Amino acid sequence: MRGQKLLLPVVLMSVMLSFSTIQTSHGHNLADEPCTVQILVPGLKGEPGDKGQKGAPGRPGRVGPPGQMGQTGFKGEKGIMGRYGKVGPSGMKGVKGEMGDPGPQGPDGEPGVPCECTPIRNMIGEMDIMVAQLSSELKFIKNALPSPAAVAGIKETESKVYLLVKEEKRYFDAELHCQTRGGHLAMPKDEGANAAIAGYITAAGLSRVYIGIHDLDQEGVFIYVDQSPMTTFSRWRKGEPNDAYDDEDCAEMLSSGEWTDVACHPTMYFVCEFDKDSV
Ligand SMILES: [Ca+2]
Ligand SMILES: [Ca+2]
Repeated sequence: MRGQKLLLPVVLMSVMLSFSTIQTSHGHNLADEPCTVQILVPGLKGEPGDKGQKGAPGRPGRVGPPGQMGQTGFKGEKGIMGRYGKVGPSGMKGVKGEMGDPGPQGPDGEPGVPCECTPIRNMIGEMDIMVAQLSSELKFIKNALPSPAAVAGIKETESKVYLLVKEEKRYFDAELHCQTRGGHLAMPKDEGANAAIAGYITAAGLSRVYIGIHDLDQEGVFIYVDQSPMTTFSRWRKGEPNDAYDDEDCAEMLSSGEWTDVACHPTMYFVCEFDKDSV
């Protein structure tokens, strides 16, 4: 190493000398030309300089390793209440309590589906009606008809009981007969009653009977035998009443249900009527 350091200055100095020889060979006078050759040779080591000023602070160093845990401090104050925790598991089943008061009545349910027993119910309903009818008829026979022989069967509507009496009587006698049994000659005041009486006549195989209608009080003005006026309903046959021979002041009903005015003295069968309330 030391040999290399000493070799470099010797080489430089030989080069400089060579360069000076080359310039002289170009014809210049060596005595007149100043020497431009500089010999670069390291000098001796100088005295140590004064101490420099303090430099600027360096950059922050790396983050050090975690320190050891410090000692436990004093206990802090009680904190505020936390939120509710999770719902716990269900407890054991409790003892059954006493029965409470009955609640209010609920709304009506939907109509049920008809079951197979509907026909039976209908049959029972019909039997109830039949029993009621039989009871009514039996009561009527016991109380209103002292002579069962006079009964030729009866006919009913909602409010009336009709009795066909197969005894030929004049109009006045027929009405009297009905009155003694608590009724009157039949007085059809609406289509339902008229149809019931007509059906009764037809079923008995008859063609005509006395009914409770006459114009005895005032000619041409027919009223019912109970003195009630004839209002909107009537079933006069076409051309009737005609007061034929000026002698027709009573009325009969044909099996068709139509009415005609007839004389009051001939005898014929008749139909009585009774209010159900009085039967
Ligand atoms: Ca008349
Ligand atoms: Ca007539």
